[in-house]
Amino acid sequence: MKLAIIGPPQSGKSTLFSAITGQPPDPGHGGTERLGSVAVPDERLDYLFDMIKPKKRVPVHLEFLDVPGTSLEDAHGQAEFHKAMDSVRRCTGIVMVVRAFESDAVAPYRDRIDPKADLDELHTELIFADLEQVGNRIEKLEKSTQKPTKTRDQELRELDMMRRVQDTLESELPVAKAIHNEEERAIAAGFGFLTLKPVIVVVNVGEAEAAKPPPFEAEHAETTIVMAAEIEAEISQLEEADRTTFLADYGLTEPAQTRLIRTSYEALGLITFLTCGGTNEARAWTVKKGATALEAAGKIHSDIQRGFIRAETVAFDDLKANQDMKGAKAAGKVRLEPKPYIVQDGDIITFRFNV
Ligand SMILES: Nc1nc2c(ncn2[C@@H]2O[C@H](COP(=O)(O)OP(=O)(O)OP(=O)(O)O)[C@@H](O)[C@H]2O)c(=O)[nH]1
Ligand SMILES: [Mg+2]
Repeated sequence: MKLAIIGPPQSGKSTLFSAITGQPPDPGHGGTERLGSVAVPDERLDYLFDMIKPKKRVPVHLEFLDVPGTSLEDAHGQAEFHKAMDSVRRCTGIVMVVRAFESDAVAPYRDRIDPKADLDELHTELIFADLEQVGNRIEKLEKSTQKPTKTRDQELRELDMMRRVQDTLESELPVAKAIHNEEERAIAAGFGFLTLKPVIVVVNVGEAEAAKPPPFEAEHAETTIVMAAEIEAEISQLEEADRTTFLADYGLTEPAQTRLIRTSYEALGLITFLTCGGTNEARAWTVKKGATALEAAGKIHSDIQRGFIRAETVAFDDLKANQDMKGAKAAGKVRLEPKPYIVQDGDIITFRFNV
């Protein structure tokens, strides 16, 4: 799972990237993308690991892509932006970083510090990028549907949908508004439409605002959060034991990394389930909220899905309250769930299967 960090030039994207990945700021890196992987902190996984003492502890990893900003003031910058969107299309979600901090050392983009205006501009540009893509696709489909091929019916359906997508974008609305069902969602997702992706807005504020609520709720975003990227980046470089104290100085209880990961999970609609495969490993997995036990099994291995018998499931809190698996079983807290069972966040599952 990958999230792209985008925003106007000098809004603090790379600073935020440093804060969440712990990678030191790399001044030589200005104009190119940078990819960082973050292990998702999870106390439940820690507990399982301590309980079973397996060989390995395997957390979920989220990847963040730091995309350099381009000015959208002229056609050249816009073209650069569209080019940069190629890799953003392959990401699951978007983190938009906009500047709200005052600083004489950093020249403001477009001579203004106006995070809302920056977001509007970005949204409009994402719409243009999607329009370009849908336009190309429509052109292709209009040609190919002239010929009596086997796939013609399917292509005609897609053409119909793409025209609807185009109309929607032309009314400055995101692609999501044109999507009517799961089949269409899958087609659109395959094209990597930008305005179909969940968006998390990070308002990069000065340190005095670090713990304040967001100054506004962004339109066209799942969530808006506030972060003081610069101090967060500095704190991420400290010894772990010192971080809490420094965060508390700014009124914060959690580092940027934890907050952004949790927010991303919510925005992407994800939950975690855990497995402990004997003495081998304790491991965390993600599924979409609402996923069934059968779908969760498929995450691990297609064999487990194919040969699914039951999901032996215990809620994390029930496990903890009874110390260990033996205790949870004795207390009747371990359930044998069938295929359609809806997986809950923090479920610990042992799949019984037969192939
Ligand atoms: N005062 C202050 N300065 C910041 C903050 N965040 C970033 N900066 C400074 O702003 C400048 C730009 O930060 P970057 O993180 O490189 O911005 P960017 O969005 O990655 O910039 P581009 O990649 O060029 O688009 C740097 O000099 C940072 O030190 C902040 O929260 N407060
Ligand atoms: Mg940068």
